[in-house]
Order: sequence, then structure tokens, then C-alpha cells
Amino acid sequence: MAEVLAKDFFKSSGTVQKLGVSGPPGAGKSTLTGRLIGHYRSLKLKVGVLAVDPSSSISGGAFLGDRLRIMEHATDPGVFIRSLASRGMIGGLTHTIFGAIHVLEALGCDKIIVETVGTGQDEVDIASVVDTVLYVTTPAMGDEIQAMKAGAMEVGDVFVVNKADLAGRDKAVSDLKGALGLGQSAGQAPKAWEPPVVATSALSGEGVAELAETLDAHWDHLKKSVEGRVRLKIQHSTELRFWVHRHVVKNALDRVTDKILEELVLHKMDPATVGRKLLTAGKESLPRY
Ligand SMILES: Nc1nc2c(ncn2[C@@H]2O[C@H](COP(=O)(O)OP(=O)(O)O)[C@@H](O)[C@H]2O)c(=O)[nH]1
Ligand SMILES: [Mg+2]
Repeated sequence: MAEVLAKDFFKSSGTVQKLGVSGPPGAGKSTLTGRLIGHYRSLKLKVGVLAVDPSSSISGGAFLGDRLRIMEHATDPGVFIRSLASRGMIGGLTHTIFGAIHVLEALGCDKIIVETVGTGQDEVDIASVVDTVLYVTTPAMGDEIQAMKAGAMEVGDVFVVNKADLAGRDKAVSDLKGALGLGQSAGQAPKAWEPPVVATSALSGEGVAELAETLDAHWDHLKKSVEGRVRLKIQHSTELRFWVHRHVVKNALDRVTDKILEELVLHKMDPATVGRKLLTAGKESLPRY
């Protein structure tokens, strides 16, 4: 049943822009997401929002705050919000994220925003889920920019210096531009899309309209170049990988019997041999109970 539905939902996939909002905790991702929702709603666009919950209790408090900021749009019939627990999946992105995106696509959302906790490898993973990655930082995060992992630099399509109402905004913007420029080695052909840096104050709304324009420009760029198709293929291959991983692992592990475990204990077999049999051979070749 779920798969029949999923097949239907998938039909609308890939037609609207999926935005990923990434960056360190506290940068203002949720506040900015709330602003973007407001901006798109003022244009009468339908917006889908996925918040990937950090499942750890440490960030639980922060998430409650997130909820409030995004939830002020929860009663708007043009906004669909869903939060997903990350359940310790690699990079914090849950395997249900693609399914949730396809539902939002099928509901006719014009923009889909995915907010993730931008720690560790997250920045890299969000890039295989969405079309446009926003990397949010702040003037107070100067050191963060210095130390920013090459991964985040490469993955961001649009960089945001949020909290532009705070001191140090211009320096942060130029530092970030400098750091982005450094990433491009001499002699390399200029990229078709140079990641712009936009200053915003999610608190006041300043810069949000400009940010939205920049995001639209990136979507135009994707549609007009091969890059859009390249990204869709990355997304589909990631979704496929999640699906196959889940099903193959489950099928194989469902066939582990106590008899097999006994044989491992007695050293009649070794884990690699059993593993290979679980993946390749039918049940017949494995001891059963
Ligand atoms: N001064 C200032 N504070 C902001 C701005 N945007 C967000 N904040 C505050 O920064 C804190 C973290 O914001 P939040 O959106 O939860 O960050 P997230 O962890 O990246 O989602 C909150 O207290 C916000 O009110 C901004 O543009 N200016
Ligand atoms: Mg947040």
C-alpha cells in the first residue's frame, strides 16, 4: 500500500525547488526559515517545510525553539510542516526524508525547505537531497568561517551572513567571500555559478527578499544548465541507496538464525562467509532451525 502511494507521489518529483538550510546551531536557520516561509507566502506560493530533528537530548531544547519559530506558520493552509527525527542516520538525515519530500511535491508545494542541524557531515549530506544549499553563518562566527570545513565550502550554493544587525557584518561578508575565492585554485575554469554571499537579519527581515531572489536565480541556473539534471540524479541515487540498503540489510538479517549463530560460536563458519551467503545464496545454503 505504502509503495503504491509512493509510486504516485514520485510522479511529481523534481519539478519544484528544494532548499536546504544548513549551518551551525544558533546561526538562525529556523528564524530565517520562518522568514522565507513568510516571503513565499506573501507571493501566494505553497511552502513545504521539513525540519530534521536532532534526536539527541542535548539539542532537544534548541529544537523546541525551532518549533515555535516555524510553527507560527503551522495554521496557514498554504504551509505544510513536518518534522523528522534523525534517529542517528548518517549525517542526521533520516531515510524517510525522500518520502516526505515526494509527499510535499505531490501536495503541490512551490518551494520545499529542509532545515538540518549543520554539524559534522550534515552539510555534505543535505547536498544529495536538495537542489540549493544555503549555508547560514553569522558575524559572531568569524572563527567558524576560518575553520569551515572544505566540505561546507564546496556544498554551499548560497552563503548567508545572518544576524547582520550585529556588529561585524561587513567583515564577515568579506571574509566569507575571501574564503570562497580561495577555494578556487588558479588556472581552474571559473564555475558557472559563483556562490553569492547575502547578509540577512532574520530578526528584522532585512535582506530576506534579496536572499529569495538569489535562491530563485540559482534555481534558474539549475534549470538552464546540465547541473539541475546532475543534481536530480544524485538525489535519486541517494534515495535508491537508502532504499536498497534498508531492504537488503533487513532481508539478510531476518535470515540469521540461532543455528547460524551456534555455528559461529563453534567456529564452523566465520562471519564473512555467513555474510556472503546471506547476501548471495538462498535460504537453502544456510543452516536452519
Ligand atoms: N540578533 C539576531 N538574532 C537572531 C537573528 N536570527 C536569529 N536570531 C536569534 O538567534 C537564536 C538562534 O536562532 P535559531 O533560528 O533557533 O537558530 P538555528 O539553531 O540555526 O535554527 C535565537 O535566539 C534567534 O532569535 C538575527 O538575524 N539577528
Ligand atoms: Mg533550528
